[in-house]
Amino acid sequence: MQETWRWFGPDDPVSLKHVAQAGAEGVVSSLHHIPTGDVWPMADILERKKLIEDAGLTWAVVESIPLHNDLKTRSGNYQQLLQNYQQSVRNLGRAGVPVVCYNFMPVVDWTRTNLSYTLPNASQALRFEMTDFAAYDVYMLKRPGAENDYDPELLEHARVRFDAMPDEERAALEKNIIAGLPGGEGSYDRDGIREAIARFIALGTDGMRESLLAFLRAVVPVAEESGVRLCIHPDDPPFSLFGLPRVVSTAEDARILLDAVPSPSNGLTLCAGSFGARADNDLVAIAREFGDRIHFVHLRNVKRESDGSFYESDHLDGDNDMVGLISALLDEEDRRQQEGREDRIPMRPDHGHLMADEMDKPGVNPGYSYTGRMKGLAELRGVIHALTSLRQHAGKIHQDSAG
Ligand code: DNO
Repeated sequence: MQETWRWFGPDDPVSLKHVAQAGAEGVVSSLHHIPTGDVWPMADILERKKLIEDAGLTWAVVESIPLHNDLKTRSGNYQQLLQNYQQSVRNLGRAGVPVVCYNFMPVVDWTRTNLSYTLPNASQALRFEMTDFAAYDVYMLKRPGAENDYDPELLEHARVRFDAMPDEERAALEKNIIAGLPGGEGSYDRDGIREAIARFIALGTDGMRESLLAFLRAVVPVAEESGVRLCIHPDDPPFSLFGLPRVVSTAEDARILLDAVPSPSNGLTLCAGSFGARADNDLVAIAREFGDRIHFVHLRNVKRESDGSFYESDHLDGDNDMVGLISALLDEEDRRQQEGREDRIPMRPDHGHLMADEMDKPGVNPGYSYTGRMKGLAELRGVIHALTSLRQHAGKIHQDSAG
């Protein structure tokens, strides 16, 4: 696998020099300064590429070109937004950036309720807690009809929790949920989010899926011509929030969108932590079924609770079979090699705990600490090396006994 690292650009507190020191070869980056919906100009793309290459690294993946809400709802300036997206993809292809990740989550991108959940070893993890989310939705946002989306027991817990919550905690909860996390698309105030939610609820699941397929039918052919592989990121978390339709949460969702436009340029980002936050998503099976359409992998693990809550555990210590997943991805790489392909699957250590001296540093992006991600990368690299060497060994024994 190709080891990559997410870099938020020149303002990222983690420098490209540090990325190289962590041992990654590829960089995952986006032009966050371009307003959502605008064309990514060639000059800006080339400037970013040069910065990365001057550090001895390669720009392996764009994460992400965000989609404007009007593209997801097929409203407003939809046609122009579609043309702009196509042009950005063309420009990236011309610049030789091969993979583009994006998502189709309605209103909010990745969502957590707690960005500093203290673990037994005193480092901090990201957490999604259903009770807190419901407390915000029902008692603070006061979304019409929200109480019908939670079971009565959870609702009662949420009410008790909310009543006891100090004002600063309420404000932090609101900020975490609606102001947008690093790299995530969508930042709202309370009225703005209510309005956006109403728009997407009106679209419904079928309308949302139809919008996604319309987007793919228009953009995948352009990506194919441009030598770019698109790969959709799953919903994080992989279930409805605010009663909104979500259409990239399960293997069945992935099957529908991949089958609808059967092109290598219509692919998947296998985000282990996002799919893996649902017990009915089997990551190894997903990797095996969609292997040839997986263009990018986020490796991270979660510990789940029965009500949908989870926290981000150590990379090898969660409810998902990380070793089995890596093994399935290595099988896919072997298969590609037999087809004569030389590219490896880009993977990045996704998120990491806040630990060591970064705990006292201001400005560390939640989930994107240097030390925590480096620990994750080192653990994952160990698994990749061990499995690769076992496979080579097994192959050799096989050859020896055959010969
Ligand atoms: C969070 C990320 C997401 C992801 C987008 C992809 O850490 O995985 O923000 O980049 O959803 O479009």
